[in-house]
Amino acid sequence: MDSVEPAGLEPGARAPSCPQKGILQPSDSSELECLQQFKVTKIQLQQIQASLLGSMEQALMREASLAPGVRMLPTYVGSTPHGNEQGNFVVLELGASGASLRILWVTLTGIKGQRVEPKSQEFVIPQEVVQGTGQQLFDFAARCLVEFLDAHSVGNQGLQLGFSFSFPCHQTGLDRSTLISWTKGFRCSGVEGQDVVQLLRDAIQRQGAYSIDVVAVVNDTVGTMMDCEPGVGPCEIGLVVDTGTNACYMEEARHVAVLDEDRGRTCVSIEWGSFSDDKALGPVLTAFDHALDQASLNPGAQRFEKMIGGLYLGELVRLVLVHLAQNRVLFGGYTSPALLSQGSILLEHVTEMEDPSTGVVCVHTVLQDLGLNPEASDAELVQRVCVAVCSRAAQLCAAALAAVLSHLQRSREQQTLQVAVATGGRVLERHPRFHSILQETVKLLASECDVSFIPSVDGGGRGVAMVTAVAARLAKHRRLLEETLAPFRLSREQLEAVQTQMREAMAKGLQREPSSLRMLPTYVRATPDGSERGDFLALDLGGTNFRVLLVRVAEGGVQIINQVYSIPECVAQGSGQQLFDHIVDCIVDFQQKQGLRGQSLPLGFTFSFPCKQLGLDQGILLNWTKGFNASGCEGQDVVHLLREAIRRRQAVELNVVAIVNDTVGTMMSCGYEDPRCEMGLIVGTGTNACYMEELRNVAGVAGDSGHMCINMEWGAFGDDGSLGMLSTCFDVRVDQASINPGKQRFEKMISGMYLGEIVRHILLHLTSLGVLFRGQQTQRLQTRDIFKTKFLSEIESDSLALRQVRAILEDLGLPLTSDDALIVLEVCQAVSRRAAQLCGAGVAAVVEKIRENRGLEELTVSVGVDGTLYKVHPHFASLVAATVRELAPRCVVTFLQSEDGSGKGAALVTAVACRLAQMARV
Ligand code: 0WK
Ligand code: BGC
Ligand code: BGC
Repeated sequence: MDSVEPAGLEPGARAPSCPQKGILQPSDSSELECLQQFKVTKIQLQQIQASLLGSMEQALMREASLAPGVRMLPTYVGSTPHGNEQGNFVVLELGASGASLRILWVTLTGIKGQRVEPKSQEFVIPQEVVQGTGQQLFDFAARCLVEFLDAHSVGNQGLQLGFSFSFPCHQTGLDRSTLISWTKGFRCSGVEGQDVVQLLRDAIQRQGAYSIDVVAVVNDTVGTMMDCEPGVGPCEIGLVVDTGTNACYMEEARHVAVLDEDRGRTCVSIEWGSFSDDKALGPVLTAFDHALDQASLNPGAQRFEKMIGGLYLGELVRLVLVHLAQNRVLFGGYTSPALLSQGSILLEHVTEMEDPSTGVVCVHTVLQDLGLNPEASDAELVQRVCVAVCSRAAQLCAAALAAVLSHLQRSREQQTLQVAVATGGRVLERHPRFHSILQETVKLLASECDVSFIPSVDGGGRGVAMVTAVAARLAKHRRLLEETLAPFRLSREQLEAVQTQMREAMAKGLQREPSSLRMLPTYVRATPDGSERGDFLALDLGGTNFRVLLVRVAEGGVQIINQVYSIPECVAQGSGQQLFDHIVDCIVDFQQKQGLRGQSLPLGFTFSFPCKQLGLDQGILLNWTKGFNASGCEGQDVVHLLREAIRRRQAVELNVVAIVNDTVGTMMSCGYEDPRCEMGLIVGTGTNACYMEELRNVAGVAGDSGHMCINMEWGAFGDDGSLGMLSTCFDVRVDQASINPGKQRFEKMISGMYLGEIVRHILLHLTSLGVLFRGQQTQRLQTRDIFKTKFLSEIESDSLALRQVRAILEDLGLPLTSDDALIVLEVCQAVSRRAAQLCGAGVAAVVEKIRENRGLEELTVSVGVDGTLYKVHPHFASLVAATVRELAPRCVVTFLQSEDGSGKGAALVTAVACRLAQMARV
């Protein structure tokens, strides 16, 4: 007997088919052409390897590929088992091994190496169900579940199920998966394009016997890979050859285009069954393959699988036997009805017939069962047909696996790749030679890779339970996150209630009745009319920066020169004298730099704190806000305090004409460009609003006609407890830790000084629940104000991928996983969204007041806006506008972002005052 060519073939030579002890060899002359077709050369295997590799990388980049290729489907499994997964899980396996489903009860101990044998039961799915309606299939599965759970009395509490669904699916989460197309003889209607988890949940619901939480759907290759004992692996590739074939592997997340992820790994289901690049496969596809495909349920699809999968090997053998019989090479040219009927030779038959010891006997048994009466030579030839078909299958499978190994080697830039492959499926488990041919051919095609094959213990059931455990943990985290963030998700009704309450508080405040809204008259009666002229000094205190400005109002418009100065915390919280002396120092420094020494220009003072104004240049500070707490100022006229400081500084001439709130300055500044601007809004360190109210509605100010700008001081809205229903425990913590507890409650839900702190407290809470940072509290996160509000704007910016989110958080020394980054993003979104909506409800209350004041059906009005949070946050402004549109549909509101800040507005108020004073003197 001639031995088959040694391993390491010459180009063009046929690949090894592993001579088998005890298998009779035909005489060379009679080796039949048709068997020759199943011989695949090393070159051909390498071509398939290369083409499949190309198809993998194209699909990863979501580049459309000409040749129907592999699908590369993300599975949302982000890590191989940690080994500490624990709990009891129900596993439902559908589709892995033909028309049967298996249910397991798996206990994970969470202790390395400690395994509890799963309880399992197999159910054969009737053919009419396999090709019936989707509802029939899922109802059948749900009934089997009930039968299993009844039989294994596992109770009915908190059952968590992992669904192993072995078909190509688009997954959008661990528990959301849409079937792309059936394979392997399944063809239930109404399922393709549907979320199979929902279909199963509905079917379980219809049974109504058990409340089972389907927390994860997993492809069988993933279950197989995850079933790898941590001690052995970790396995980073899962390979299944059962009725169908497929593999998955751990890919660098950054290589998976659909996942906006750049760190860590994620498991990808290759779905190589659909690989069918004619150039690579064409030469090895035989007429029998085409015949099988044509007669299959899905002609043209799964061509690669139809050369390897156990559902097809028997059929290929049968087609060859029929061909040989019809050509009088076998069975004396006799064909039995059974031999002629599709699917009459099964995988088991092929496996048995190839069995080295019992093979020949089995051949006779199988052929007799098919109504044939084989000669010994027939039996020997039939065995060789089986060998040819299965050897090719193993070699093709090896070429595909070698493609995955080459890809991993390349993407990990490793000269020598060491990897463990978890294997599962009856072809791999039961076929006598498939495994060894696979190993040998892989060694041949991927010689630089050191591959160890780890057979999965129970077909991946445990692996599915592992994924379910991870999914359960993530689902629990999701639930805890939703519970934590739910109070931040304000309903339309809640926002309408805020709007109504603000209207009531406005009305009371205007009538000087007890109200959390002070509605302070500002003595600004008109917005600029454009006739203002002159040079003015302006101060802008109360925002992020203290600025001194020189404002020239001329025919051609307004020119501004300004200088930013800092107010150290020790000055902001020192004595009033210190603070105002510091302010005058800055003014003097500015005058020197601008060559204004000795000039006494009219000065407008933007003082962004609640002041009871007795006149344009008299403002009694009611209380500090925003971290300011200089002593000896509250209850004082701050213009007087400024003038005192100027007096203390001798040789400085300053004519303080007006004190305005930054909201008023902002309204005036924008009103200079757009006369319809009748409201000012600040959302920065603090928040507040002002608007032009009908004088007749302002108690305590003489006159019934005309308007007066009212500084609402809405930061204090709710200080009377009226916002209690919206306040969360996190708001309470931020308020209690502030230097003015119980005060500025509305501001503490909206403005930049507090949003970062609210987020930090939520992150601490979620860490204590184990939802974040694996429950590890970090010193950094315990640090007050460590999570800046600007982080929210950065983290929520659309252009920032998760990676940058991670970078920001890592700078904070937070050990985070990719899921953590997503959760932090959601927390930021919830907190900033609530802030914007509350702000929008406030604006809606004001513009509706103006509309009703004027008895208008519809009001067109502009709002001048300033403040870092409003300007910098990527979504804040649009959320405010959307909320106003929703709550004040009869008002057309334009938001004008103030370019020059309120310093210009203060100068304009001063200019108007000077003009009016001028006219009064004339
Ligand atoms: C810029 C204005 C200033 C105001 C500030 C508020 O010129 O008057 O106080 O915006 O924004 P913040 O600087 O607090 O973010
Ligand atoms: C399916 C895969 C599955 C494989 C092995 C193929 O037909 O498309 O999802 O992993 O069979 O069961
Ligand atoms: C102050 C307001 C100011 C707002 C915006 C609040 O804390 O009380 O007067 O307009 O911050 O700066």
